[in-house]
Amino acid sequence: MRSGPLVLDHVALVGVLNATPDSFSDGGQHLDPARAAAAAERMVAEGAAMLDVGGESTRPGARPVPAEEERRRLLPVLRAVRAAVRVPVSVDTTKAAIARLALDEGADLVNDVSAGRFDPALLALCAERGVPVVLMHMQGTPVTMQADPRYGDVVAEVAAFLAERARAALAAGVAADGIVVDPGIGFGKTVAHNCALLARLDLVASLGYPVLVGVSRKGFIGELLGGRAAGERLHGTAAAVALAVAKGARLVRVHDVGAMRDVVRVAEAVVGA
Ligand code: HH2
Repeated sequence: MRSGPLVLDHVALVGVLNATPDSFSDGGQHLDPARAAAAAERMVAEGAAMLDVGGESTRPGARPVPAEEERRRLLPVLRAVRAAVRVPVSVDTTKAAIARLALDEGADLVNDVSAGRFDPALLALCAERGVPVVLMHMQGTPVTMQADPRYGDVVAEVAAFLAERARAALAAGVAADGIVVDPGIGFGKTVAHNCALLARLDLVASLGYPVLVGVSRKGFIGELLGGRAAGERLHGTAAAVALAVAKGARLVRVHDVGAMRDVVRVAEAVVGA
């Protein structure tokens, strides 16, 4: 049940499915393959054009998960999701060995929050298999990234980093139309850094690659709303998604697919007017 390549004639909603016990907002909900498949079907019915399945939390402070444990969590869920839906499925991993197994199970692309830096074999694997890759910016590692993130000009530095990682992907043999870039909202950034990246996302879009943005339920929204819990950040997420689309995001990674479909439709209509 394979799907075709990424088609981005509209802003794509990417539904988040974490096969983890500890993800910051959906931890434990999709560890069971049958529940994950049901969630995948629901997300697609609500408008997801793609799903992102991961077996390792990258929330601030999260410790790396050994490959064997990541494999054990991820593969049964990926198999069930693959059998349940026809939309492209990305695997959220930084490890080439896990990405390879996931591609063998029918994943269509790789979402690497380290942009090919944590495992040098990952970009070569994407090239070898002819699959797209999402290259995301992160300062530090999930363990350290929120300690004291600092930049001169956060937007310029993130854009320069993504341009350099795109060159690395091309050098590894990834096709130019197989590269997606992502500013990495919340990955080694303060509230002000995240807001600046959204406000000037057009600079990232000007690199010429489709931009994916993941703001869904993230900590900066909770902080802007006076300490709101992850499950109570829907309207804040809506604002950030709409503004990201206005500034050129072509893919938005979200937990609340149905609600964000309406947000994206309206934002896209305004942008296109
Ligand atoms: N954010 C998270 C995980 N993967 N991938 C990309 N490309 N962009 C993102 O912004 C992004 C990502 C973190 O969110 P979530 O998966 O909900 O939580 P956790 O890392 O705790 O599993």
